[in-house]
Amino acid sequence: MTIEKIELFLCRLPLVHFFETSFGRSYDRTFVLVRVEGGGHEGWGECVAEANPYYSSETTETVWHIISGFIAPLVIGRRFDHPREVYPALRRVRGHNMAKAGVEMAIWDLFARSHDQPLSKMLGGTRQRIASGVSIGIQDSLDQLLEKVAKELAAGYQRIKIKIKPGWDIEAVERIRARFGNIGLQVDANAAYTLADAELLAKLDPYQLLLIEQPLDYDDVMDHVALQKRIETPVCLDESIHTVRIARDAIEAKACQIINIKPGRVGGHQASVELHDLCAANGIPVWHGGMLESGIGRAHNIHLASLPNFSLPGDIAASKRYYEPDLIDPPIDIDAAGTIEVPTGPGIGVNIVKERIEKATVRHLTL
Ligand code: OSB
Ligand code: MG
Repeated sequence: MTIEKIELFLCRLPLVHFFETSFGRSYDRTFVLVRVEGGGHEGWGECVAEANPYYSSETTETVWHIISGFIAPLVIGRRFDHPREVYPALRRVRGHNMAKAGVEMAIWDLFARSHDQPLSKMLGGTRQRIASGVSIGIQDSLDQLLEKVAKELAAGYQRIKIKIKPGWDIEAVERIRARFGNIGLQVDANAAYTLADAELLAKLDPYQLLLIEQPLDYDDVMDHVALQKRIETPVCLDESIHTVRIARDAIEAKACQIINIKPGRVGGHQASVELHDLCAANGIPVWHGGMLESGIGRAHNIHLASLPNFSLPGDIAASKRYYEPDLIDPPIDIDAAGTIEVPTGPGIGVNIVKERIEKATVRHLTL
């Protein structure tokens, strides 16, 4: 298949609820959608870079620059026999995984649609439904946090993740355990601590958390090795895992026992499948992270999370927690058991509402 055209849409949507991490609070989300055309079909992808460079050094503006200036020329007019060839074809461009992933994932959708197959099948997925968890941001008070947890448990979510930072950590976990007992519970620090906090983080040991996500710096491996020796809670890496090679090193060094996969962070579906397989071969469970995606990125995530080693509930939740309305119709929803159905239609298998994309678009470019 030859890729004939790439379109970029810079979109902004208000969030249903603000989302606060250790880097700050957001009330809306700015993101880039990618549409590709080839062989009479289209494919859609979503870049997870944010307006600011706080979770990752990429931003919506770097994604725009890198795709239009460097990725599009490597892709447009070029023939690919399989979407697994796209990521290696972008090798000249160093880093910029979120920009690469937006284009690569759109091309996976295009191929799956043109073969009239669900994306999960092309990726090697084995599940019809995926286990769903929620990520709950930092709130104005611990009482508000407890109310949020109660609401999400009542909705059926299989596990709760809370964001932590110095001053919003041990007591939050203690209060949740005291009120809700033995629920599936994990915490995400988004790199808010240093190795000097090891003693503090060891205070989480008695609470039987499923994991602590990215306690230390975004580019660190070896301090996590040292930390894991001093705490019982399994360390899970998110920000540190930029490539399959870094994952190999982190596993070898015992920096983590679990890995969070976000296709945007590692360069798309092909790299994610390789990372998934590497973890499976080393007995490292994985789960699917989230970046507050619209229904387009969310649908991609659901297909990827249908692979067998995604054995812990992910941060892929119902559309209505994020955007109302979502860019797809019907929106993504969970059932009473806290699972989400993997769409069975061609490609990402969701109906994209183009009028809603148009309304959310602040800039558009055709390449
Ligand atoms: O670290 O997992 C993270 C959102 C934005 C940036 C980073 C992270 C997150 C989340 C939200 O935790 C997950 C979601 O609900 O999409
Ligand atoms: Mg995280």
